[in-house]
Amino acid sequence: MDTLQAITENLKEGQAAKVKELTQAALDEGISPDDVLDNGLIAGMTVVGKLFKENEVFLPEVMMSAKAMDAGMAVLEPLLLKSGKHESKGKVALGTVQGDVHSIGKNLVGIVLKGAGFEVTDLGVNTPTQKFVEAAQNGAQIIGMSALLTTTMQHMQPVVEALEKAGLKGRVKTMIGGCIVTQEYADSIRADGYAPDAGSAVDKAKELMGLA
Ligand code: B1M
Repeated sequence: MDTLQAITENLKEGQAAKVKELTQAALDEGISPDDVLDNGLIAGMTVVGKLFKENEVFLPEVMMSAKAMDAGMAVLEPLLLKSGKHESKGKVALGTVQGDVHSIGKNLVGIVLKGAGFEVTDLGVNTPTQKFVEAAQNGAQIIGMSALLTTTMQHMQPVVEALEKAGLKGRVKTMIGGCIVTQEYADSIRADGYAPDAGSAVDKAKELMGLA
């Protein structure tokens, strides 16, 4: 088994210390941080998601895997941030919407945006509409919303509407993402942008700032 496969396997097993150690080992072998992220950590979490859906694993195991993912991400984060330029490309406030506690994807998007030179404010998880609006009033140029549940994606539209009501739409752009969200959904709620993954989120944020 190679190191990336070992990361996937240990993430599946929720072995945080081992995932951390193997993430460092993969980097020491010369594997790029992007490769470790995509083909080690995210690959592992994708398997966990599939097993969870099929009732092969349950919430406690998924939580252990999420902790293991965080342990690996902590090793990768400084390297993913390194490519960031000093001049700010724009201010982004990112949060997981109300009722939703999934943080991993949002955190990853935040790391990669920072790495690309954006100033990122993390609004956390279970973020009420008003908190997004306050972030926009306090200078955020992009409001980023993440949702992973079909029951919580409905909290994105009230944010778009509250920004419109506060006269901020136009100056402030909205970007949405999460595994259940689509471009069609973004269009239907008048969000300015949608990104399917963290890399595309950077391209979309640049486009929204008029930099692409
Ligand atoms: Co949850 N969960 N979960 N879970 N969980 C999913 C999302 C699910 C698809 C699993 C499944 O059934 N296959 C399912 C949702 C089904 C649906 O609604 N259609 C589900 C469910 C049902 C639930 C609970 C309701 C389970 C229960 O209690 N019975 C519960 C809800 C809790 C709540 O939020 N109120 C729950 C709880 C949890 C844990 C707490 C155990 C844990 C989260 C821990 C944490 O985040 N700290 C968890 C996890 C880990 C998952 C899975 C397995 C993995 C999610 C993840 O981190 N993926 C997930 C299954 C899956 O996704 N395959 C599942 C890795 C991450 C890198 O990807 O988050 O998609 P992702 O982010 C990507 C893109 O989506 C995108 O970029 C990211 C990086 O590439 N992206 C953006 C995300 N946000 C973006 C924002 C952007 C742009 C791009 O712009 C702003």
